[in-house]
Amino acid sequence: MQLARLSRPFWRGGTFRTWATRCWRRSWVNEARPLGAMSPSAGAGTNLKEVFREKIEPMHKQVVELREKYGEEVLGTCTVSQAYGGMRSVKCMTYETSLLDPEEGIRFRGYSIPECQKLLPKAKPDGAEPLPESLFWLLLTGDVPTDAQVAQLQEDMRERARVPADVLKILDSMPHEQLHPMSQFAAAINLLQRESAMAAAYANGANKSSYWEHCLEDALTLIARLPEVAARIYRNTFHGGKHVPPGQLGDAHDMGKRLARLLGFESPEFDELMRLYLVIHADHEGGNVSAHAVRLVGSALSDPYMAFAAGMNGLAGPLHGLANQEVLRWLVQLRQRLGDRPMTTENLTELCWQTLNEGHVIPGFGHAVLRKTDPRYTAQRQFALKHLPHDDMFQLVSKLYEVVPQVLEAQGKVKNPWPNVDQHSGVLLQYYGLRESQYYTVLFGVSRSLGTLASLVWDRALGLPLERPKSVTTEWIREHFHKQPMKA
Ligand code: AMX
Repeated sequence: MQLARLSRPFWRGGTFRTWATRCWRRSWVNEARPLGAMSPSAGAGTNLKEVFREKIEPMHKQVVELREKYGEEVLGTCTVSQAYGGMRSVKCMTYETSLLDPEEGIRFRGYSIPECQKLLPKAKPDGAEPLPESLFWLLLTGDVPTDAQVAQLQEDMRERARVPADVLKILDSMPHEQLHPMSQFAAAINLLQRESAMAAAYANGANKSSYWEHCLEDALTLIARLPEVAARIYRNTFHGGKHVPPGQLGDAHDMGKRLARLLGFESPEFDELMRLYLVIHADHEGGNVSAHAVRLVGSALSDPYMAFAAGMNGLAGPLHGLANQEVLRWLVQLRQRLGDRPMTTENLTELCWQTLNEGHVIPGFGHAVLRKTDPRYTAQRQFALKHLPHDDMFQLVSKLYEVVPQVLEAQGKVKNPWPNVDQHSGVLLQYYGLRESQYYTVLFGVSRSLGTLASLVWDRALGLPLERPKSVTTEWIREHFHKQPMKA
């Protein structure tokens, strides 16, 4: 009885058992295209949808048990300062795909970035960075995939990858010089939305228990199409609309290489950089602006395209994903201001103070949660040490690693003076010739689809409800606390 009452928000109108039975029954007769356009011999073991389906029941069960046992326990509190202060550190949501530790940094399903680099499948024959598709598999299922599982997912993604011609035509006709690449990107995602399986299923009266299937369908199609969309925006905006025809991609089987080639880059090192880039930017638990926007908008049952477009508008803010663009602009300005003077600690310290005194933040440093150097920064630094140790810009970034934390600590208000992911990404991209910094956040966005959409599929699989926290006015706070005795 107690179990049934607690489980109501997850599968209204019944116990878990009746909900699950309905769910399995529907899934046997569902009309959604099976993942992987399976070859006759391929079993459920390499089919992402079937592997994921098996994860749902145990996870549901766990959530029900936890809610039954701890449902009335307090997870976090919110002070007046936190309510005014961007809700920093308020524990008030769950998010399954990744968890951020302030000291250690991100873990994807429990695996640190170095562990992912070691364990996840790589490109054959000699790739050193994890394949982005393997990270999506890990984020969705919690399992490190086998080579065969990744190969089948790649095959499925390739079949979904072509962007409809009329969408490309609209992208080609946009005012590229006036419209920021992130505006073009968000618009493109909304244009693709007309093919949403989730929106169509909802309109046709689909049962709530099947939402995750349509959501997964949309997630896979959208992720598969983003490389072509992103490359189209890049070539239109910065290369006079000369495109690499997707039909000529040859053996570009994985998302990283495909993206690299569509952007117009040929070097195998750049393929590896794209793989690393897509993996490390994918997910950063649930409270950051882009992930939370996707979760929030998706909770209204807006389809994954609508939800992801909302997240991309959030990523486009300079305090979030746009920081990677701002970092490169700032580094270029720093070099100009330095002129003929040597790159000494004293000279760089002076220029950092100049930035602060002009009323600007130093982009690429600080974080709302992290309190140490971002492991995503460290992963990129290691890539630079391996491939471009003598690059001028890398030397500057390395030197700033010594200088900026001291300046920010001396300023005295920053909670974390250490570099974040955005401090390093532009330096790597410009080294290989991708110098148009206004474009960088689009690459961040392609990567973030892997984490935020995997999480969105879980939201629908768990039947999470509409998000609707309570807000109060300043007047309410004044009145409410006025009536309460103050703490001694
Ligand atoms: N340079 C100068 N001042 C900074 C700073 C920086 N890099 N980072 C924080 N501060 C300031 C804040 O603006 C705030 O000042 P205020 O009291 O006058 O408003 C004060 O220090 C305290 O801020 P905080 O509690 O340490 O950080 P936060 O949680 O409010 O903000 C963040 C976090 C990332 C927005 C902030 O560190 C920042 O603006 N960094 C630069 C932009 C950046 O790199 N963003 C990318 C973050 C990673 C990502 O999302 N991709």
